[in-house]
Amino acid sequence: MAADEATSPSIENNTDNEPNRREFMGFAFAAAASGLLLPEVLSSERPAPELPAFQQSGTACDARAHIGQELVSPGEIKSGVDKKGFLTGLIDLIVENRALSYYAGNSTYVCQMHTLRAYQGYQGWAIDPKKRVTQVGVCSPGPTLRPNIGDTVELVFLNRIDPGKFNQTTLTSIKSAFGHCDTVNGSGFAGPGGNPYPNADASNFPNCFHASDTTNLHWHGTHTDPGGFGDNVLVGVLPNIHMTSMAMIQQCVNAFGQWNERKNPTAAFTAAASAAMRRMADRVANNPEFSAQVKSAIANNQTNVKAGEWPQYWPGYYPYHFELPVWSGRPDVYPVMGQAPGTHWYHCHQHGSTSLQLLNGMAGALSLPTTRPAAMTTCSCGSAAALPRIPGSKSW
Ligand SMILES: [Cu+2]
Repeated sequence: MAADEATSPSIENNTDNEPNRREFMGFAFAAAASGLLLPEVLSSERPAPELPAFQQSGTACDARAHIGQELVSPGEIKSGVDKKGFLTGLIDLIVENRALSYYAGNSTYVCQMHTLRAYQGYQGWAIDPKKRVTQVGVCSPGPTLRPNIGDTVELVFLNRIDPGKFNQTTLTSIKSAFGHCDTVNGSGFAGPGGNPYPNADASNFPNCFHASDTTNLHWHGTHTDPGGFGDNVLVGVLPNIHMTSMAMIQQCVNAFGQWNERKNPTAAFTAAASAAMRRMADRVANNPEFSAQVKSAIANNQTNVKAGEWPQYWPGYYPYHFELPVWSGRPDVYPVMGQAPGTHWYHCHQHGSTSLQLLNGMAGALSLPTTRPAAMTTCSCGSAAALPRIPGSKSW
């Protein structure tokens, strides 16, 4: 077989005699790694490809299972499965041993089991194995979310990390009784470049790794409320293993119900969460450090509420609830901006631990298909004068 024939044709044809795309990728990868030439690998009398050396630790972990695979879907939570016009789902953050394969140099692949903070995705609002869309024990990002533009997202988010599984870090960014978190005072900052802000700022900014088991979701690329139960990156959902998942889910589902009846559940929901935080503080009393942190989170929330602000810390659950609006087509009618289609993503945004959590896989795709509102097709887009101008700009 000539080289040019081997590299282009028949790859997509999955017949008995021809390698399918997945096999092709596998052989190509193995060939590259073992130094075999590709045409030999693809010939009908091909020898068994020489696989690179492996190291394995445990039977559930096998790097060979991952080599040559195309990108595998991490599972999907879809629009309209439970209710038309809604994406109803659940992301359960738990501690899980997951198989992770990686290249270790020298044509060697290693698979090891790692204890990770891991998203499990479910279609609907129950932790029901039949409705689970993600795989257990496999290193992967969170489920792909596929709402339509115009949908309302109703996503139960649970943080059921067992904090005993990881080394303790302070939960909150405020300086704890144990003094673990450094702060930088804006007015006294003496690093390179001097004060980072034009005017002296007396705020104390946290300047340490912290809150590795506290988390939230950021809806990157969405045109949603940046506060409340929308794209609120300032909330910290504490790990809570002292309340049943059923009870946490029920709180969120009650809130969704209220919103759907055009009522505002915020006050009742917040009061219940506040009571749950107090119970949590009692139940972790045998762990003085964790208990002190939960108490400091409660005190922090009280300060927030007194100042008319949103409570920062939540007891293991949060009902993400937001609309992905279709533009009204008019600049004077709500919504004056609409959600853009595209391949967006969601990810943890816990200040103090975002990178660590991302490296655990705490992110996923948010895929919004194109549904072009009629108004978008009727604007006079060809004329630059018809487009909004950026203040101060002459042209673009
Ligand atoms: Cu982002």
